Amino acid sequence: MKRRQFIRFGAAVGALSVVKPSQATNIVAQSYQGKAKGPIVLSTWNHGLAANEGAWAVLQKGGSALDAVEKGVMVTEADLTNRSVGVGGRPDRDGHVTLDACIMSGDSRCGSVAFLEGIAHPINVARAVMERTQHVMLVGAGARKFALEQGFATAKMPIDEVKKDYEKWRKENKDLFKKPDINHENHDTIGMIAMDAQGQLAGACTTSGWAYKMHGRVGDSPIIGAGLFVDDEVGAATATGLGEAIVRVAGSHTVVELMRQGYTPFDACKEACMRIVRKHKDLTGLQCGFIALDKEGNYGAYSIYAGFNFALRNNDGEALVDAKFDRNW
Ligand code: SD4
Repeated sequence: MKRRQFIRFGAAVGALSVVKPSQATNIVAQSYQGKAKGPIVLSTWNHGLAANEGAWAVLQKGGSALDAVEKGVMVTEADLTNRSVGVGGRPDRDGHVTLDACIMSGDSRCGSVAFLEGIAHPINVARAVMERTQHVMLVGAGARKFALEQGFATAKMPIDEVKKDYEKWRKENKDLFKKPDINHENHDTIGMIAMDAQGQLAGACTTSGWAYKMHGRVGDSPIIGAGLFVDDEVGAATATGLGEAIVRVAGSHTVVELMRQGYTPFDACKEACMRIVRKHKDLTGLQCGFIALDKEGNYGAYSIYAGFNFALRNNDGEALVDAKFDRNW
């Protein structure tokens, strides 16, 4: 990792202390919520640091939150070492890498693609659905046809290394109706939310989804209101984790609506997690996490289990922050 200055974002603005990258993952206390001035971008997991850099290049020049989140998550989509986003993603049970992505701006414009194969940057296609069609969501072969017509680049997936892993998995998992193994390690979708210098909000979410899922499965990430929701009147939220559980509670919309009712971003993320906990009898492997940002620049995050973190970038610097959680693995 490059030498960077990591700033500790405390609950109190002004109480910032610099920590070294090696210490960054130890930032727990108080940092899961706070307030940051000016343009700000938050994204899920530690790959969010690189993605935030991509977004920040847009925001610091006065660019829009919408351009920033698109550019930001493209960094992760292009990262061949990432096994659950974009070109390096793992396939479904039948060996197909199927991609889900959505984008939303605070004025309620949104676009989404799901079950999309062989396109390098699904987030670009989602934005094109938003801006160049009358629709919100395209899926499967139709989404691919649209992407090709619009001139978006193709990519071969799965990449060789991922294919090898898949073939091994197939040998060891003859029963294809077996519930795929799920844990916090095979989940690391990127969800990103940002506010630009003009105070406008936007978000993007992109994933190859649950590794070795059933062919045709779509998770929360491309579903507006589940994996992502943004409203300039209130704030923005995005989700990561077991998509089925997030969809059941319309997770990101729930977080935003809770903030509309006066919850802080942290409390809203926590309540959405608790709602998932209350609705599920079996919590085995049921990791879900949310990050949220309100229109004043307050942010927060929460996850059901330990292990979730998010990356934060604003004019004061960048940080990788451990989310607060309800239970240990
Ligand atoms: C899904 N929510 O497809 C995505 C996966 C994920 O961290 O978030 N991984 O269910």
